Parts: sequence; structure tokens; C-alpha cells
Amino acid sequence: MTRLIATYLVHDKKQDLVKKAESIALGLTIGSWTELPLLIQEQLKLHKGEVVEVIELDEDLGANQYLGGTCTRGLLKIAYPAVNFSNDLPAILTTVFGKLSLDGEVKLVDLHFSDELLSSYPGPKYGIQGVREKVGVIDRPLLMSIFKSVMGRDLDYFREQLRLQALGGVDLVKDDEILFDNPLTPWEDRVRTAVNVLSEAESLTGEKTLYAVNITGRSSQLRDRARKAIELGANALLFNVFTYGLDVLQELSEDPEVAVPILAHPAFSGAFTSSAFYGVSHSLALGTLLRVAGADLSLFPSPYGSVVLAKEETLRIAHSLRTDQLALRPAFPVPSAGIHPGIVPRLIHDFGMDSVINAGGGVHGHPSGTVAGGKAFRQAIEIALAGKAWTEVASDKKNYFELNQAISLWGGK
Ligand code: 1AE
Repeated sequence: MTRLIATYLVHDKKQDLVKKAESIALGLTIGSWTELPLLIQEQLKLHKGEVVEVIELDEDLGANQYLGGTCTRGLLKIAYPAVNFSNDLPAILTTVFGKLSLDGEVKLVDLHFSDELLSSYPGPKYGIQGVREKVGVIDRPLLMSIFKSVMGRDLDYFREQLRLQALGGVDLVKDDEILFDNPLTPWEDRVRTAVNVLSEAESLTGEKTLYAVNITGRSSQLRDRARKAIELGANALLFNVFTYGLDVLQELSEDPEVAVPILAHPAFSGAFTSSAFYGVSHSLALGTLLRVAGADLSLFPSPYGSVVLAKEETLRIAHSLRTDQLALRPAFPVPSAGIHPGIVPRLIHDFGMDSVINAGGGVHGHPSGTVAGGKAFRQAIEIALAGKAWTEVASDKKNYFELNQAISLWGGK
């Protein structure tokens, strides 16, 4: 019988983790707060959740102080029979963390899908390899930049900013997640403009750039908008998955007509991932679940920029996106927010070749402008892969002019 195993981090003031685990396993399956007669319990055995493991963790005095009492901390692994739910993410999340998410100090940290369950989820359509093929880059981390200050500007501004980003050598350009459909830069016009600008830029640089248009509006409009965007020539989509829902991402990703990579933006996820005691772990939300739902790239705050996550959290996200323990194509980790060229060697050291360097302000805010910003990042990637020190960069103003300017402004770490 196939099962889904959920792992929870629990802070239990009653200090009985086994009892807590049993109450979850029963309460989220056949039980309720009243006792079931034994005969019925026997009849419903197939549906009962099972406690797989209870791991007690060391006491955390800070947690005790924060929660106002001594707690026993532990990881509880509970298996849910697949017969209890239809095999879709809304049913799964409601089963394993529906009412429970409202019930005290319980955080859902991991989900383990059996192969049988996973076979209903195609996962990323392109994944790391497919996105690399689309941009024709196999031997370095990819570079992505973000439109900035487009709100309130017209299509000419959009066109020029896109042109400069492409000429700077970025592989992907994404809309800002807060750019919605609007009269000055309607999404269809953004796509049409991008098709022309990027083909002109490619004829000059010989390099391909993808533009991820933000697919927005009511949920009922999204499929048509995504299909129309592709008809108009869009070669990637940006999607604010956590304000719509994972299943909406899956619908888009599974649509055979949506034949372009999808970038998942983490907007809103902090509302339910940030607490140490409640919600869902970053690695589950921004890693495993996005991959299962079909994101090709997942953006998340890096450990070093302006919006930060703890380094171990970000490494866990990256691991979930790429691990071969999950039989789906790996997705690109995109550690983001406040990234500038001086951070690139650390990003590559920590996230490896199969990651995307992503920057908005760090590209447009370069002292010599957006093209120089893109070049500075490409130079930073080059020196990081060659293992060159900042001192070598500083002494080579000819080859690393733009990078030196960026380092003078933002520093190199
Ligand atoms: C974690 C997402 C980062 C993002 O979407 C964004 O717009 C970053 O902008 P910059 O690089 O911080 O300017």
C-alpha cells in the first residue's frame, strides 16, 4: 500500500512526543477528538496514519523562552495511506497539514513521495538541462537580470532596458514580480517587444536571452494568457506561485501548449515559511513542492544579499531542487535579492555550476549603467570559475574594467 510520509518539527509543552505523534496520525486520518469504537477502528485500519519515527531533539532554551514554557522538541515522521486522498497537491497538503497547521507549535518540514505517488507529477518540463539548451550555455552558472523601475514607464523604457540587459550578456531577463498587466506596458506588448529586441541583440552578441513575462491576472485567465504569450513568441514565464497556489503552477506546467520554462517567484512564501515553530520549511516550499509542481527555476533569498535566509536553509532549498532522490528533472536554484558582482564567487562556491546568478539593482545600479552591470557579472563568473583572487582582478583593469568598477562600489567578498 503506497504512503506519503510527512515530517514535522514539533515543540510540545505536554512533553510527550509519542502521544503527540499518535494523535496526529489518528487525528488527520480516521480519528477525531472523540474515541472511535474498536470495531470501527478495525474496519478503518487501512486508512489510519502510522507513526514511522519519533526523534527527540536537544532542548532549545531560546525556544522555551519564546514559547513561555519548557517544550520537548522532536521530529515526527508520519505515514499517510495514499488511499485517503486524491493524488493532487491540494488534497495532499490538506491531508498532512490542513487543520494541523492551525494547531500549536507544529512545522511541516518535509514530504516524501513514494515513486507511485510521484508518477502523477511530471515535474519541471525543462529543468536545468533544458533551460541550458534553450540559452546554449553548458559550462557556467547562468546569469539572470530583473527589470527595475518599469512601473509607471512606457514601452520605450521597457524596450531600452531589455536591450541593455541583453547586450550586457545576461541569459535570462525576468519581469519584476510586482509588474502586473497595466496600460503603459500591457503584457502582450511586452512579449511582442521582447521578441524583436532579443532577436536584434542576439544578432549583435551571438548569445540567446530569454525573457520571462509575468503571467498575472485572475486564476481563470492564466492558462489562456500563458498560451497567448507563447503564441506571441514568449520564451519563458514568471509566476507568483504562492499567491495563486501550487496546483495552478502544476496546471500551467503540465499544459503541453505551455512549452517554455517557468520561473517560480517566492513572493508571499515568507508568510508561512519564516517561523521556526509554524508553517512549512523553506526547503519544502521553495524546493520539493515547486519541483513537484513543475517549476524549472526557483528564486529564493540568498544568504548574502539584501533579503537573506540562513545559509543552511538556502543550501537545503538548492538540494531539494537538484537531488536525484526525487525522480524528476532537477530545477535551477536561483539565490537572489541584493546580489552584486562581488558576491558571485561565494554564490558559485556555495551553489555550484548548476545555479543562476540573479540581480536587479546589482545590474542597473552599476556606475557605468546596465550594459556594464551585465558585463561585470559575466566577468565575476569568469574569475570565480578560473579561481582568480580579487587582487588579480584589481591588477587587470583592461580585462575586468566593469568588474573593478562594481567592486569599488560594492566591494568583493
Ligand atoms: C528573492 C527574489 C528577488 C527578486 O525578485 C528581486 O526583484 C530582486 O531584486 P534585486 O536584485 O534585489 O534588486
